[in-house]
Amino acid sequence: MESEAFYRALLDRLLSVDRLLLSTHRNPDPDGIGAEIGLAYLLRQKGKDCLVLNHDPLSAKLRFLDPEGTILSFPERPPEPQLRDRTIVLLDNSDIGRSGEIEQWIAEDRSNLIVIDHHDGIVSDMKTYFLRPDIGSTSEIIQELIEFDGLPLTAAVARALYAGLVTDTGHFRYRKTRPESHRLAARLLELGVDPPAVAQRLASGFPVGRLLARRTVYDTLQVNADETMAWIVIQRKDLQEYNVTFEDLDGLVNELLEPDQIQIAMVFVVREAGKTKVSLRSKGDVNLLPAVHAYGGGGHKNACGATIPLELHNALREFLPVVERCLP
Ligand SMILES: [Mn+2]
Repeated sequence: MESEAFYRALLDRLLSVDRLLLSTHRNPDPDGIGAEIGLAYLLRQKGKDCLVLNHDPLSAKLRFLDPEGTILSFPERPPEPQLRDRTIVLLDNSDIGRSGEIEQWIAEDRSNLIVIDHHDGIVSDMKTYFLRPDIGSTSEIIQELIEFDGLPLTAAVARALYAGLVTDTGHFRYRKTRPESHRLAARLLELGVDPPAVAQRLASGFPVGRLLARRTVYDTLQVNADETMAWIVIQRKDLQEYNVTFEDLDGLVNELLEPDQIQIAMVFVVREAGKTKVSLRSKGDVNLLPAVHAYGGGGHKNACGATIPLELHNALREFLPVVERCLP
């Protein structure tokens, strides 16, 4: 797909309406937040009536990305008449079910919906779905859109876009890191973004309980006999004890892949009795999709998940051999 045609079509579609509501997925992450702040800036500069409303509030540690309070959460929403008859723009989220309460304003036929996303596995129709699975973050899509338009960025918008870019590219380590990712970041630095300051904010601000919960969770670490697979278990009671959320422990799964010989990492999450959620990561050519498809799960070959309809002990006994078959 030609980038120019993509951005022309996306900009035309966005500018064809006057009232918009931008949103992302539940528990907004830096990429969703960066994309929201960037796109709200562009649309407001174009004179559009543009609200940004998420189901969940920004976590305390990410509030620095929105110093002007652009992003509202559902409890802070304006009165109903101000919310009706808007085009809903979902950013960094192709799954309406993950938009929380925002879903109520999306028309059944999706005629008032625009999705802008970079996740794999959905087909772009350039009418409702503006998808760039070749790009590492939605924030990069929005920065490219703003640059396509020619609008100059501000320092605050640049910082939010930068946080989204570095988070979703794993600070330029993940597969979708492009030469252009670095060029986009370079232009944000020229606008005054301070990389160590942003990295420090993104890596700090966690509650002490998170450290204590990690200790409990790491106590569950298991490695298979030939040290190619590692897994841990997170149970609700471990989190409640330390007053942390499941989201506070996001990213733990990636740590398990740090040793060279570990090819597959898994986190088993027990949120409710009789169901065990598993989130998986793999390296290189190790394709995990056959394992999660057997349980109705999805994602992409190196990062995916599923829900196993069994309590933990049986889920482990049944699922681990299934995953092991993904190894070459
Ligand atoms: Mn993203």
